[in-house]
Amino acid sequence: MLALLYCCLLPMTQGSDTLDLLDATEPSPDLAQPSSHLAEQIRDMHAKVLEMWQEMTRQRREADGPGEALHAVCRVQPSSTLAAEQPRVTGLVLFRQLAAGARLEAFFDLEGFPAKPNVSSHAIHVHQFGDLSRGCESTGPHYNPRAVPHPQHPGDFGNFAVRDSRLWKYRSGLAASLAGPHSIVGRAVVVHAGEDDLGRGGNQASVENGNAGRRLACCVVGTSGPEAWARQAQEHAERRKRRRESECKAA
Ligand SMILES: [Cu+2]
Ligand SMILES: [Zn+2]
Repeated sequence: MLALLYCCLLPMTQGSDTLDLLDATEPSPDLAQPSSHLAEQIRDMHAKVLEMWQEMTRQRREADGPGEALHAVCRVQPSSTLAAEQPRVTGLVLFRQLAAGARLEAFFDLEGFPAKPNVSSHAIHVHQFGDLSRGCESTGPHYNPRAVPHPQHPGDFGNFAVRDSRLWKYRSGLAASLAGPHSIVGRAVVVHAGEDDLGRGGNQASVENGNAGRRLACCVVGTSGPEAWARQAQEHAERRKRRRESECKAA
């Protein structure tokens, strides 16, 4: 790991909580000035540092052992109310919480998004009901046990970059929980056709649901053993290792 750090020039290793909450794949708006090559380099480096930090944090947690960890699985299926021409998104969302009060971690592994030349961005949220009787439409609004505006709901997972019709992401530091009175077990994860405006859309819907558009696919969160998480974690680590190796060779 150290060799990899040096290889990719990594001076920054502080503030893990903040780093955990950031998405390494999406550019920081304040660094995204066009025509600035330096800003682009900094942004790329920033993204690499964040990814590596997330990976190190995850490995450190795994080394601490399974303890009383809680796990859950959600098998994503296209909404049964979708029109035939809509994309059919399928896959898995896995959750782990190392203790009842700990922050949640999740793997998102989804495919079937529309093929686009550029990266697209899709919102994913936890909705109130685990009711799929009318597809994803019957899952209700965002799960909002504290009556706060969007995007402060516990299941506001934000936006996810989709490349080549696929989304594969590990996130940690999530506010949702698999235990206690505000558990998300039995509720729905919903994948949207559009991007979450994160409450900045200037209308009522923005502070309720982020104007994220059509509900493409969803699933109900159910408790599970640790096996699915362990498999996904191993696959994820191998994939990242391969990617880093190829980046370092190219540098
Ligand atoms: Cu939603
Ligand atoms: Zn929300």
